[in-house]
Amino acid sequence: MNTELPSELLTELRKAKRVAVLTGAGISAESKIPTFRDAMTGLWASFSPEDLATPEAFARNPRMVWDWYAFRREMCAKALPNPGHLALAELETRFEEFTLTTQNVDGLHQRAGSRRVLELHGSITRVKCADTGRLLEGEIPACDNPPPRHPQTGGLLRPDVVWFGEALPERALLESARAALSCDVYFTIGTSALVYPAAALPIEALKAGATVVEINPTETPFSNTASYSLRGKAGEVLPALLAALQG
Ligand code: BV8
Repeated sequence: MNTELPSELLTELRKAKRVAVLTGAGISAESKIPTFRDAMTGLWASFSPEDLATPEAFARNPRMVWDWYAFRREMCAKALPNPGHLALAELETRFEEFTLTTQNVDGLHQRAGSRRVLELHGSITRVKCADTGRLLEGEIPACDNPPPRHPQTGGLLRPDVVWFGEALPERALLESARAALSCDVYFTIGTSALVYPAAALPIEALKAGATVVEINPTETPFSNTASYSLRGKAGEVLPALLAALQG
C-alpha cells in the first residue's frame, strides 16, 4: 500500500460514534469481479453494462440480458470476499453506529460477515417476476430457452437488480441518506462516483459536516472534494486502517 494513514484521520476515527460507508464495484475488484467500467471480458467484451443493465435491453432481448446476468451470477458465486470486505465486517463491530451501503449486487459483503448491508442496486443472487416484481423462492431454474418464467405468476424472470432508469429501493435509499446526514465519518470506497443517486451520498455527508474519506487507487470526480483521498486498494487500505485502530 503506498498510502500512509493520516494521523488526524485516525484520531477522528477513534473519537467517532457513527460511521457510514458506501462501496462500489472497486471493493470487489480484488475478488476478481470486473468493475463496472472495466471492459467486460470474453464474450461480453463488446457490450457496455449501461447498454445491458436497462429495462429496454431486457424487453428487446430478454435471453441476452438473462444470459449476461447468469454469467455474472456464476462469477460472483465463485468469487470470495477479499480483505477489504472482511475488514469492513470487522469495523462494523467497532462503532456505536455503522451503516454499510453498497452499489454492488454480488452479495460479497454479506458473505464476508457484514450483518447489515443496504443494497442500493439490488442483488444478482435474487430473481423476480418482470411483471409483478414477486421474488422467486428457492433455486433459480436453468432452462434451455431462458429466461425461465415465475412458477406462480407466469411472468418472465429477471434479476432483482436496479437497472438504469429504474427507481432505487426506497427503504435502502432512505436509510443510506439518513446515515450520510448523521455520521461523524463517511467512507466512499471503490466507486467512480458517477452513478446517481448513490454518488450524491458522500456529497451530502460532507455538506452535513462529516469527515469524508475516499479510498480508490485512481482519482475520481470526488477526489478533490473529499476530506481525505487515500490512493490505494480497498483490500490493503482497510486492513491497515483496522490494524491502526486496534494498535
Ligand atoms: C434513477 C445494478 C430515477 C445493475 C447499477 C438518463 C436517464 C435515466 C437516468 C439517468 C440519466 N442520466 C443520469 C441518470 C441517472 C442514472 C445514472 O446515474 N447514470 C449514470 C451512468 C450517469 N441513474 C439511474 O438510472 C438510477 N436510477 O436515477 O432512477 C427514477 C426515479 C424514480 C422513478 C423512476 C426512475 C439507477 C442506477 C443504478 C444502475 N444499476 N447496477 C447491475 O449491476 O447490472 S449501477 C452500476 O454502476 C453498479 O451498481 C456499480 O456499482 C455502479 C457504479 O459503478 P461503480 O461501483 O462506481 O463501479 P465503477 O466500475 O464505475 O468504478 C469502480 C471504481 O473502483 C473505480 O473508480 C476504480 O478506480 C475503483 N477500483 C478499482 N480497483 C479497486 C478500486 N477501488 C478500491 N480498491 C480496488 N482494488
